[in-house]
Amino acid sequence: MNMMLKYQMAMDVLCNDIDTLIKEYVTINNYNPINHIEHRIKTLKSAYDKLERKGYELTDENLYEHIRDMVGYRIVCNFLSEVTDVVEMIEKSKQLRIVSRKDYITHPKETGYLSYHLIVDVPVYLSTGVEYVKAEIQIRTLAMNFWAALDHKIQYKFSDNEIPQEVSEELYDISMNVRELDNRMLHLNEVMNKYKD
Ligand code: 0O2
Repeated sequence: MNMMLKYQMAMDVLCNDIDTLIKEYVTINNYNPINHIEHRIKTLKSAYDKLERKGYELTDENLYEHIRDMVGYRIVCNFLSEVTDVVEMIEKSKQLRIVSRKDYITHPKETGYLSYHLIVDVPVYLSTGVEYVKAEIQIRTLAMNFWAALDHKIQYKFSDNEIPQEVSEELYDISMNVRELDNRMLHLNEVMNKYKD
């Protein structure tokens, strides 16, 4: 079967499953932990560029094996505590199998990148049986998303050239401000909740 079609089917299953999990969460907790959701299927060009960067031969097998974010799903929360809530929500899914996780919030990348990543196996139901397709779920706060979007733009601007040190140092420094901002917002939210109670 056409590979891109399979990724699209996996995306449909993922969107549906997460939508159901959110509805259930909101019903039980009377509160929505999500600001917004973004998703995309990586283009073949971008996937082959990544394979090349990783030093693999450009084959469909390597793409299937080594590019785990063809199906990319991003959940953006308001507060830091909600990132944990959303991870726990996904862990409860009966459909998605968590394959691995990376906590770039506790351990930021050397660039300053902050986010929580889950790689999941998504079941795709075909007439020949069930096939599992890998997807990457990124969970982060609005502030982390703001940083990552601008960082992405800057990386794109420099494309093949290395980012100048003063730019990368400033980006790292700003990301530490993002951490502080998230902690202050979280604290403020806790204070607000106290007043509500
Ligand atoms: P795009 O354009 O978003 O698709 P792995 O095989 O898991 O070791 P991988 O896939 O590079 O290697 O894993 P990693 O480092 O967890 O990064 C996966 C994705 O996280 C990236 O996908 C980005 O979306 C995001 N990301 C990671 N580091 C950074 C960073 O420093 N800045 C920004 N803005 N985003 C980052 P792609 O395919 O690289 O990019």
